[in-house]
Amino acid sequence: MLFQNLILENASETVDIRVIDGKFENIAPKLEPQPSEEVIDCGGKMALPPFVESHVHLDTCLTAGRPRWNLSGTLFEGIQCWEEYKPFLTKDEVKERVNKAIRLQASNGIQYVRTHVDINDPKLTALEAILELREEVKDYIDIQIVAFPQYGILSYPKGKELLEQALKMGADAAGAIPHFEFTREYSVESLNICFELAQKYGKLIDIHCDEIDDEASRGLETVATRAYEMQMGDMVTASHTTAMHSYNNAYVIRLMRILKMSEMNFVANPCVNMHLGGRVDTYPKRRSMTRVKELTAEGINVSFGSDDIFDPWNPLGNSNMRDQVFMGLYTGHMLGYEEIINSYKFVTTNAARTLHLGDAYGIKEDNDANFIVLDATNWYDALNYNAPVLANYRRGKLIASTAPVEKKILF
Ligand code: 17E
Ligand code: FE2
Repeated sequence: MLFQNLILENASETVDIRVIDGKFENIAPKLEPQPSEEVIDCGGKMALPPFVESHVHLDTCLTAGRPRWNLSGTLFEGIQCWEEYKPFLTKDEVKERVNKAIRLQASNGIQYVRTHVDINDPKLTALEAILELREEVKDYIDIQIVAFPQYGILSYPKGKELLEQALKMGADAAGAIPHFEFTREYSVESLNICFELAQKYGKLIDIHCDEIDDEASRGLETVATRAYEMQMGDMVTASHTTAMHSYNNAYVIRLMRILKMSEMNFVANPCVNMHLGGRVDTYPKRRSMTRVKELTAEGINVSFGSDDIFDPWNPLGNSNMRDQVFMGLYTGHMLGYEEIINSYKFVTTNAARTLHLGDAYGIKEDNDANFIVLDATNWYDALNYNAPVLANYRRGKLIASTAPVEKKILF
């Protein structure tokens, strides 16, 4: 099968892509179609490796307003709403919602997802459902599961046992929530447990870290130090780190050194961080996004995730990664030309690095032929005009498509 006339990422010339047996066989300008080969002319549109959703909570997706809406817009009321939804969880109910969300993601060009799943549930219902689903949908989407203790490892009954059980059941990564533990001591100890268990079971780590506008919330320094000392480096991710927005600069300069040494990853969730953050401020109201510009300038890997798809923490989440890039660039003061044209990396290559996808990710020969085609000729326009993902190919097979939008202007 031959795909003609594609612009790869920021390239200035088009290439053709030959796919054989679901793999990229050949990528070069002007490939000659072979007898009886199927040919698709992509019309000079832009191709990217599929979007990577590096931080979302699929277990809570599509529950906004049930049983009630989060009216304060705080993280804490969101957690309370979710608590009130939990009695309604069944395996089938979770699967039905997550199946819908996954299809929404595919329609938006996503093929790799890291989902957090709340394991502060003695029955682990959502985890069981999503573990099954991970298998059922693997031909269409890769799902990575983080065992996420919403109430904490030490501040929830049998939190440590539930985390260990979740890892044994097949979760890919261990989570923690240091800013939500009852005490600073629990916070540090919960991180020690998270790292110990991850190492014991050979898992990745992704921590909800300092998701609070409290400049004294300093889980991050412990995470980075453990990542460094235990040589887990890029297996470790700190998500949210919104308190970093409120840290004083003198502290950040000291902190940055160990962040760099650790080689860990960061995930910001621009829309949700903006929505949930600054809620205790009158005026001025803080933007609660971590220091993406400064981390990036230090060569530290940062990706953007959506966190939520229409749930108690985001009533407008729709799984479109473009929204995250858009909000992230505005919030982070990153609308320089180079910053804009390269910003797809926050939801492609950088996010793939966070997920530890390695060389298997990307449009290159011998890789699985996974790619998307956008209705634009470059990322600048794709971002600016909110270009739809025209086609989402998985191992060379079309798994989702959107027709181009045709606008009529009558003057
Ligand atoms: N739980 C949490 O602690 N933080 C979040 N951003 C979400 C759930 C979505
Ligand atoms: Fe989250």
